[in-house]
Amino acid sequence: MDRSREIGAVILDLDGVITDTAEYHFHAWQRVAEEEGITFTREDNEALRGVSRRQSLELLLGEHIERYGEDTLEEIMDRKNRYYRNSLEQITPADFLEGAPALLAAIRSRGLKMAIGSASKNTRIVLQRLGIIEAFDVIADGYSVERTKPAPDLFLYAAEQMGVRPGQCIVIEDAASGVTAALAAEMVAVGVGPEERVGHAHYRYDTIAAVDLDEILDDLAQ
Ligand code: B16
Ligand code: MG
Repeated sequence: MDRSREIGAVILDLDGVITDTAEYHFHAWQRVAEEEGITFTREDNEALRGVSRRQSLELLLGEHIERYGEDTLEEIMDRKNRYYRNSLEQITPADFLEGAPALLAAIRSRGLKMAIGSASKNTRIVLQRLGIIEAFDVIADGYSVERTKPAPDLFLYAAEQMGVRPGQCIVIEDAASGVTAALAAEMVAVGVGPEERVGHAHYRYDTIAAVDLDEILDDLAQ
């Protein structure tokens, strides 16, 4: 990575970075799996982080996908989304992941632009429930581009909308697919989570609360 770059913006993933909706996605998929008679564990769920609803369904069903027609696949996705949407009603402004509000404040206080880059089509609802929809310059979500993570498109779209070059962006991600997308976009990738999941990022922290923006900016300025 070329370290001498001027950072102009930070793009944050939503699920697993700002709030723990990753857990709600898991419970919704688990319920669907149970109804379909398919085993689906917390470990299986790791592969679904950051990937689209359709790809998640394909991963969940695996070889069982052959027993379903297109209409049924659509119905299963709708059902999962209904379960997920129901759980979103519990979200309040108290449901930030620890350290997320401080991180957003740190980004702002350094005069950087700020975007959301989430694969979710429910991004706006979640941001509304958290009471921070106004905080972002750009919201790139599941409706913004065709090709989802690990393709770089969503992050490139966010950069373009903010008027900054990809090389000026830092991406903060909890998903393996999201880190891969950030690297493909030639952005600075910050992974949040275990080495085996996000170890391919330029910087890695165990939790959001541990993300040290100053450390990253200082390191990049050298
Ligand atoms: P939806 P992110 C992703 O959001 C989730 O991590 C992933 O589990 C989910 O399948 C995807 O959004 C699509 O979500 O069904 O709400 O459109 O991590 O990119 O913020
Ligand atoms: Mg995520």
